[in-house]
Amino acid sequence: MIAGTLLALAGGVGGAKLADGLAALLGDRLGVIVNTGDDFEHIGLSISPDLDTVLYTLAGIANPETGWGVAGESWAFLDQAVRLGGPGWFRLGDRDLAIHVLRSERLRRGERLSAITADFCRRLGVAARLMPMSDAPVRTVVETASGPLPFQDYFVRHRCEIPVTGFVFAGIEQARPTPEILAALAAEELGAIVLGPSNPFVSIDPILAVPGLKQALRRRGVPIVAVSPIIAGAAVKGPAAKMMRELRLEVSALAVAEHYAGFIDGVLIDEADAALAPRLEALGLAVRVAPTLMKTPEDRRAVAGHALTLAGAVPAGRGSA
Ligand code: FO1
Repeated sequence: MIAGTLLALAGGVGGAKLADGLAALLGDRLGVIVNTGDDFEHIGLSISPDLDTVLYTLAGIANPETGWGVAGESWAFLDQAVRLGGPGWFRLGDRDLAIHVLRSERLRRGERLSAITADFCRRLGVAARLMPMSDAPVRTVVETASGPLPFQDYFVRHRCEIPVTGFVFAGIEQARPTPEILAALAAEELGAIVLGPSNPFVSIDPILAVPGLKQALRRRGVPIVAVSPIIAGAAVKGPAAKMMRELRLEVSALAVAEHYAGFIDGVLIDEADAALAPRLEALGLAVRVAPTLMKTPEDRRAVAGHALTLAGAVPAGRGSA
């Protein structure tokens, strides 16, 4: 376990579940830096899917079937929009619509995404601090053999079917770590940094690509541990395993750890991958083996506890720059 505060890095559903477990253990001692590379403009609205997934999950109102969107959703707006000739491929539910309309209006008036997000957290009773990775727009572009695709076109419209060759984070040069992130990093009580079981290429990498952020996280000198999104050669959710195959990487927790080499001090892997532990240790990493599937709220807390225990077990000095 760690004393003090903790910073987690998260994308969508997997990262949100771990953040929820961490929030149950740490409450307002948790800060979550969330990927905004999936953000896009759709029918005049500014959509931030990963921020909303983490927010709804921590607020206890996420749709349990999809992991994204709001529980108990209805679709009258979408049905009517489609009747009027609007696009139906990206499903905006009636309840979910409220956050997009209000965020878009506040952004138009010049408010920062960080401030809007903090306000939504407060209003939905979320004690943890959710922080977009940057207030400047960053848009993940998926490179494919058939040309570049905006992330949501790749993910939702094409259901991740088109093989990927690489990723570009458009706008990243103008992005900066936000004042909120810099303050969380500067906090004396910060005890560890945890990379959630999110997609390394399109959820965690955009965060680490914000100029100066990866160096600032590393230089902070606290243990950095990752929870593997790959269990027994498959991703729990989403296209991570498929992307790894297409990028000609081995689909394993080992390849995930190698992807983060030089940045992380430890890795939490699933029991199903226990045989990989010696090879991970040979990379100089602290390793913890535990059940990592998060089906229930108890699972989320248990996995969060294992991540904290792992961070606490990183030998002194490993977490220093
Ligand atoms: N994902 C889908 O697969 N289909 C959708 O229609 C869809 C709508 C949607 C609306 C709001 C929102 O916040 C998320 C939504 N997502 C949808 C999820 C989202 O595209 C992905 O979860 C992330 O971008 C990947 O982490």
